[in-house]
Amino acid sequence: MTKVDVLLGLQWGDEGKGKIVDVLAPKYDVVARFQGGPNAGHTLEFDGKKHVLHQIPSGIFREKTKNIIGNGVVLDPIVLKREIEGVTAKFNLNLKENLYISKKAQLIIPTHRLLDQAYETAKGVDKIGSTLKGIGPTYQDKIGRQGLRVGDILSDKFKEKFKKLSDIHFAILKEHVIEYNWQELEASFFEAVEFIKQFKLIESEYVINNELNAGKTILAEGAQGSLLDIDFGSYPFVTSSNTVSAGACTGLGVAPSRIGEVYGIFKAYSTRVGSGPFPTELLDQEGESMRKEGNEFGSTTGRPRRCGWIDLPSLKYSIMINGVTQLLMMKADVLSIFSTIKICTHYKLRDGSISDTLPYELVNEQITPIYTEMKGWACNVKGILKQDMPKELNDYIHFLEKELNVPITLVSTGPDRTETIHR
Ligand code: 2SA
Ligand code: MG
Repeated sequence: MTKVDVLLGLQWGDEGKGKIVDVLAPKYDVVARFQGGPNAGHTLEFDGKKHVLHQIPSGIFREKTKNIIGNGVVLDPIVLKREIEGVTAKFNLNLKENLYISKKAQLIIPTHRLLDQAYETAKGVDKIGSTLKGIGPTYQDKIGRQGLRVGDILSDKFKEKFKKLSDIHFAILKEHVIEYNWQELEASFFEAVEFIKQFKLIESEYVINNELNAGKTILAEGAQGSLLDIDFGSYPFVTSSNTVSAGACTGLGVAPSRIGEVYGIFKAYSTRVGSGPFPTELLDQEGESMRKEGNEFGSTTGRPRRCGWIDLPSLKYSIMINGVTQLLMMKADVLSIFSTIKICTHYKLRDGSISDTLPYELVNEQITPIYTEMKGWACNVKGILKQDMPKELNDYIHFLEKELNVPITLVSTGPDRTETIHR
């Protein structure tokens, strides 16, 4: 019996999931997204070309792979249309063949984006740092049992349903000052809705389970990161979905017993975009150098990402919640600029106690990271072969494996598909 392997980020997103799904995709018959939406930015690089995907699963560039947008996703038709047109033109692909969309995925309508903006503005200094793609308000409507789903676009009552929901949103928006041109927004929404009707709108839970029963292999592609999970992340500075492995069950309709490998991706250091606690954040020149060397800017919004050293207490937490079976370490090449590398192994809390677990009050607790230092490899490792890995890089990997108690089976040394070491 085949299983669904899950691949997810263990930090605050941007670990390099896009690259790895693309590398692993040839092993899989199906790649499926199970949560999040156009807030994601998954970057892939091959043949000298770079491409950022937001809603389309990262298996799309592998000819034989079926790509499914699962029921747990919130889908913006306008963004999807733009994305499909972009990919089709640039790579000469026919997505009508291998892109499938769950009828149960929730629709992001234009007022969701306006509400996102209104709520963030109202929060002032306490804002979440949302990507403003309408993610939070759409999940709110899903849980509030008034959302619209992809399957609804096939109903002749869709316009009516759309009006009913947008009227609810307008009543809330009246309290806020934001400018928009409704006629334009509405027109581009319905144009996009017509466009996506050409694709395969499916009961994805049946398709996925039938594929499994037929012995096909499936990779569930996570978005954002475990520390942004709605339940286990640094609440309230989180996204609105379950980014952890359990989310693949509810977001695709697969039973927990059918989950196989859980690949946990992490960067050799840490980054975070948006507000919220970040214990190892570097606010000095070192952080600045990491951002520059790692090109750490949001791939959806272009915002500079906050940078810092690797944080083992939070990685241990993510590994525990997700049941990670294999670790994949990304961006080892970026740390080449440092002669000394720091690893946060414990936190010192406000009351002086030392711990390697995450405190409940992550937001208000003044955490002082306790670091171990290691000698850096301080040489160019971009695209190197396994046998050429410098001793210091191997020492770093062995140290992490010992602390985290999970094998690191892959090390990425550059953004290209080929810059990957399988251990
Ligand atoms: P949202 O948009 O309401 O889900 O934002 C809530 C928080 O989740 C964070 N978040 C992200 N963090 C990292 N990467 C994300 N994707 C893009 C990327 C982000 C970008 O790949 O670079 O381009 O800025 C992502 N999406 C959501 C967000 O920053 C909030 O802290
Ligand atoms: Mg990203």
